[in-house]
Amino acid sequence: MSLFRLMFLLMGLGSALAGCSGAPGAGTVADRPDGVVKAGTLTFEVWLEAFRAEALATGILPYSLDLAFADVAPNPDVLERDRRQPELTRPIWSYLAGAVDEGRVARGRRMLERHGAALAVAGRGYGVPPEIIVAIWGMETDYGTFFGGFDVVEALSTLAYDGRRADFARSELLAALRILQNGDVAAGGLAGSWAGAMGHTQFMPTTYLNRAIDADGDGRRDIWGSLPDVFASTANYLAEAGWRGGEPTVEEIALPADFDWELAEVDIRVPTIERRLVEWRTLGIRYADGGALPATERRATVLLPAGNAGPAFLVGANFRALLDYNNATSYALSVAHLAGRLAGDGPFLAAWPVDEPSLTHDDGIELQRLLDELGYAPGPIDGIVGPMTRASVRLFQRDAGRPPDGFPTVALLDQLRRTHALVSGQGGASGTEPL
Ligand SMILES: [Ca+2]
Repeated sequence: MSLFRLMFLLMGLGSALAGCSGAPGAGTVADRPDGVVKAGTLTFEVWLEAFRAEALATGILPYSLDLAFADVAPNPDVLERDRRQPELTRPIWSYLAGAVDEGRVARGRRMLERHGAALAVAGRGYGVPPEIIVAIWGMETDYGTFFGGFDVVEALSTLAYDGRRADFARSELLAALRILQNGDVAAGGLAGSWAGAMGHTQFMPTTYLNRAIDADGDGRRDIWGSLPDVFASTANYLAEAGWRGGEPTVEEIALPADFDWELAEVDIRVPTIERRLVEWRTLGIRYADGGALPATERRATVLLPAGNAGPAFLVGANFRALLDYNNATSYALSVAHLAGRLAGDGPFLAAWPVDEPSLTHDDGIELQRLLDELGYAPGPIDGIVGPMTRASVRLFQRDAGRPPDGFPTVALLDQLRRTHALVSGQGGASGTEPL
């Protein structure tokens, strides 16, 4: 334990300060992709020559390369999007409200009616409900209305030449060339996003090669033009990602007053606390509508996406399969919620802490710096609130007499500032030497 942390405890500042802060709540600083901007010493033409040689060595034919790169040049719009860094991460309730609005729910219900037979056929073999397939379709391209506006060969060439994750883009570009060479789609037909995600449900090229399905039997895996192929490919993706037929995706729960916040998680993208439903039931958790949890062996995690002041959910294997599709809690929760709405569920019952301001990237850096100087070991000071920072926040919350949910808020940052000022003023120590 650090000197500062010990002083903090001895001074009893935690209980004194806990009462004078605002309500705890939301505001995450989301993970940002790492990457180095390429120095740009090569021209695109020189880069393309080297890339062609690499592609030829993997079995792509010269003819395919000529066709694929006939009209390709770096696209500045792709680079601009690749380098854009949001200063303020959108709170999860704002993301959810935008993702699952009444219009998208209504359009999704029409899609369920119109394509019910194909959806049922597609989902049956994989145990994936039609509502989940339609929800992913709605989230990814608003039911096929917008694939992203880019040619994927051009977008990935740009990113492989000068993007922040050039190696990733290069392997995806090789996969895109393989798709063209296989004849699944004509050159120029790889319509997708600036990042290379393709078709109705936005498969990356490597994902396409591994998981796309020809469900209508025409010999081509067509995720741009064949809805049976789109639905089966999406269901197959989830099945490969561990989907369990018959299990719920997200269940809203009510926590007992004496709930141990250390058993809940803000983010389950890393290995996390899982218990059997029978254990959660014994701890006093019920469904949000008051119903009892079943006393089963199914395993689930208590997820608090906005900390202890927001709704609580039980999530398990199927939520993880959605995270595999797109690794953001806000995305997985939106898909699950949209699917629930399509199946006739209402909105979530608990309120989100909508008045809680979001932490900025700079706030995240200050949070980590203060935690570090107080001896709470938050990991690298990079503004990214990951698992180490959250564990550090929990430690501080525990010492400070706040619910230790690991969810940093502006109120928590204020308390850290006051604590740091008080401890610095009284102690005069300048380091975090262990005792
Ligand atoms: Ca087909």
